Amino acid sequence: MNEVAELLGVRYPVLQGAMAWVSEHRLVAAVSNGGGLGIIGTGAADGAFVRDQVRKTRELTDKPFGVNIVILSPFADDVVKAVIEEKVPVVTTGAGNPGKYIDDLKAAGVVVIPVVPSAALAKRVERAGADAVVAEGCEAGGHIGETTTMCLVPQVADAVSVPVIAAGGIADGRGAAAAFMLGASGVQVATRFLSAKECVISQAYKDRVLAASDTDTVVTGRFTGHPVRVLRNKLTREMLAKEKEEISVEEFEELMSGTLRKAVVEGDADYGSLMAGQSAGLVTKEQSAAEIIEDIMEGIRKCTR
Ligand code: TUI
Repeated sequence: MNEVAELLGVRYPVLQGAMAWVSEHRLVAAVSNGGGLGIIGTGAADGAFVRDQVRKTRELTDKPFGVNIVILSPFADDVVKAVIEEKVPVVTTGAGNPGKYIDDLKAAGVVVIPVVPSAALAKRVERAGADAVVAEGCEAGGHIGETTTMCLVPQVADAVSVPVIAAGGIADGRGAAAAFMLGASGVQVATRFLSAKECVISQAYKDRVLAASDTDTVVTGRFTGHPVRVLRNKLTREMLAKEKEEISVEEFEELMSGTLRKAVVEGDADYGSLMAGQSAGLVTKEQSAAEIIEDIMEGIRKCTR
């Protein structure tokens, strides 16, 4: 038995990375039913959204699943409260230090797994009581740190004694096996699940992911302190041009506001924010979440036998 699978109470040490607007109850339940850990993405949503999603997930699966808390979100306190009251088994956190929430989550019996972009933060959250950490390299989609998965994972593994789950750039069994070699005992995969049959994003967004090659992502908003990796499109061309014109952080964030919803819900692949990691080039076909998980596990077995 693998230590991460044991900690989570799942068959395989494969977590589906939370994606705001994208990883809602249907994808989450499909991943958990497939033997991995589905994780509800909350972005800037409130506690009521979380309660509704948790209940809908439970209608579709009796397996463990998680909720992600974006620490930067103005609703983070409200989401923590909802998670505790709904007795969600696992929480991951991102975009900030979750230190102030760990005691309350642990007291409620929640398994707490912060996503960290550095060994320093990994140490801090371990001291605060985290059960494991996700070491996420900058190959990942969405909000990212500075260090690559290849360099971050072994340094985090050296820095902490809790289990390390690798994320960023992992879309198949080869990436997962490599992560295990670097000291991880689990993997978190997100971009690959954008192509899942149970992933309800717009067809236009899905098509852009399926068509993407290795060099098709860019990072926007570095100057804001919250860099975000997305697929290149008309929006990123215009936003990168504005960054050169030295637009203010407030103006930049105002222009980006609502663009993820535009991509996911409205299907605007030109002016929507198509969050995806550098592994998008490895995502070439639509499969069920269970098939994706089995394919990753079979790939690990091939690489390690
Ligand atoms: O959280 C993510 N990915 C995300 S969150 C998100 S919603 C959002 N959109 C725009 C701006 C900000 C948030 C979209 N994608 N991944 C995990 C992750 N966490 N990556 C990097 C970090 C991180 C960064 C700094 C975690 C902690 C941190 O701490 C700084 C500190 O306070 O020590």
